[in-house]
Amino acid sequence: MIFEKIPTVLTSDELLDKAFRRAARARKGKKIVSRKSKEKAEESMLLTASNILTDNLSNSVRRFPSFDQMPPFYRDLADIIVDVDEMRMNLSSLQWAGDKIKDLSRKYVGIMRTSEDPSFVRRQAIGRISSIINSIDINLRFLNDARNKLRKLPEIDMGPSIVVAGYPNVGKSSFVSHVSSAKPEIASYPFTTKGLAVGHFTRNYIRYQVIDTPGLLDRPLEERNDIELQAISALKHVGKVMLYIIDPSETCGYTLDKQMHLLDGIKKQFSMPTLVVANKTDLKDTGGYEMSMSTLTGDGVDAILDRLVEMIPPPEPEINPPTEPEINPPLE
Ligand SMILES: Nc1nc2c(ncn2[C@@H]2O[C@H](COP(=O)(O)OP(=O)(O)OP(=O)(O)O)[C@@H](O)[C@H]2O)c(=O)[nH]1
Ligand SMILES: [Mg+2]
Repeated sequence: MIFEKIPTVLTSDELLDKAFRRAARARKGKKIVSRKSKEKAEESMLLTASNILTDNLSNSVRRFPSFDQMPPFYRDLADIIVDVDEMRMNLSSLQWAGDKIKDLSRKYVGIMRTSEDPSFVRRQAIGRISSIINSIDINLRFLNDARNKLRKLPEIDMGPSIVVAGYPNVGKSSFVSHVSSAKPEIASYPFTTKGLAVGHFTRNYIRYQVIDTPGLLDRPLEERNDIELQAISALKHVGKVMLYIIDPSETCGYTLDKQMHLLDGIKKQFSMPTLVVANKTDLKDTGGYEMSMSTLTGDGVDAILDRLVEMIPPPEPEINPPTEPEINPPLE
């Protein structure tokens, strides 16, 4: 998962503590026998501290994923839980601090060479570097908080996917378990307590993902707040087709009218091909629907999978197809 690799971002105190401990160790090893060796010891102390800090900062900047390049599904979700522009600003503060520290330590090493008291110069340099690090404490904390939140985002693969929708109790989970080769995994999802249930099946050697969305696509969209709508909308980037399950027996507890109304809302919001299927044919004979099934007996389920697979648009061609290497050039 793209967010898993972001390392912890240390606070300013933790960063300084780490840098100074290493710097003290760097100095310990040096024998002080002359003015020159004293200068060398101070120099190595300063440079060690500054390198630890700049390495840490640039590592944090580098390991945060680039929001322009990540799959739009993750970008939309990330944007809900952390403000992406704010995150960029905080990252550039770290970049700024790292550059500044690099400049300062170079400058002070120069001053040290001509100074009477290299240890005084080193302390001065460390003082300035510390105040730079302290000034970005707020940015470091913001980023660590963002990192902790981002790591909780669900793991969804970007292959061909079917999103399942419908009122509670119509049989969405039953469908996903029935068609999945393994027990569906539960991926946590922001702003839902239940998470997404993700199952997989294989057709013609292609692996398809089926996503059950409890709590998301199971009640009218007009009852949703903006954040929930954004979380729902992120699913557009994953799903290639939608399966909308209807329970004409109404044993789910919702009238057919209500179920059709939700379907209309979802169709407006998701402009993806949608297959409307009646479930629980074992309870009620269901004419008048595109297709029907019983996830209890398994009747009709295979035909529905075949239809869904047909509805998935073929993958878009790669933008930069690899150029074929020239083999066996013609002999002269
Ligand atoms: N008779 C019959 N019952 C079914 C069928 N499919 C599902 N059920 C029953 O309907 C109930 C709800 O099924 P679920 O698969 O949990 O429904 P869901 O849409 O996932 O419900 P939520 O997770 O609450 O949104 C369960 O008691 C199922 O056993 C069916 O084809 N026939
Ligand atoms: Mg369910």
